[in-house]
Amino acid sequence: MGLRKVFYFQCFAVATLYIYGALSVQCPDGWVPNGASCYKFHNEEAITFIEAQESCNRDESYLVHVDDDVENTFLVNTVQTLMPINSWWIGLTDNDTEGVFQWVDDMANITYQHFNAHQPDDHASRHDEDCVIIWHAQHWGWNDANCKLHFHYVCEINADPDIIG
Ligand SMILES: [Ca+2]
Ligand SMILES: [Ca+2]
Ligand SMILES: [Ca+2]
Repeated sequence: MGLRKVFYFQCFAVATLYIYGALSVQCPDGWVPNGASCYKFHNEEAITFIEAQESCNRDESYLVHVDDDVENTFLVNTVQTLMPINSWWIGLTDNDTEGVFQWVDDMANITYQHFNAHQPDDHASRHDEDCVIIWHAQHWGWNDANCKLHFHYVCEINADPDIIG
């Protein structure tokens, strides 16, 4: 490695450390940092999907948008320790168009997903499942459930890199 390359590598490493160091201390009280986001795990109540969405919005956050396996594994590990006998809403729904699942924060179609085998099933012939949970009963994989059922929920906000505490 030439000197110039070493220099650039060191700059990169320092910048990376700086960013991660900053991100790791930015979450408001009660919020858990992971990667570039903060999360609030609401195990104090079980409410409908819409109510959960409204609760997150009141905190200027959104029902969690699960981008990849790293984020999903973090969520599953955390909820398992908090309330291992109930399921959790995530911000995913096919309310607009049956079978087309979108994230509520940006209305993006899903790319990453972690549905259980045979899910989503829209409750077979009953066709009444449009909101997605991390399902405690099936190895914490995802399941579409009736939006009016009551579950815990996870809110997410992007960490703010401007605030360094
Ligand atoms: Ca996310
Ligand atoms: Ca559905
Ligand atoms: Ca289902």
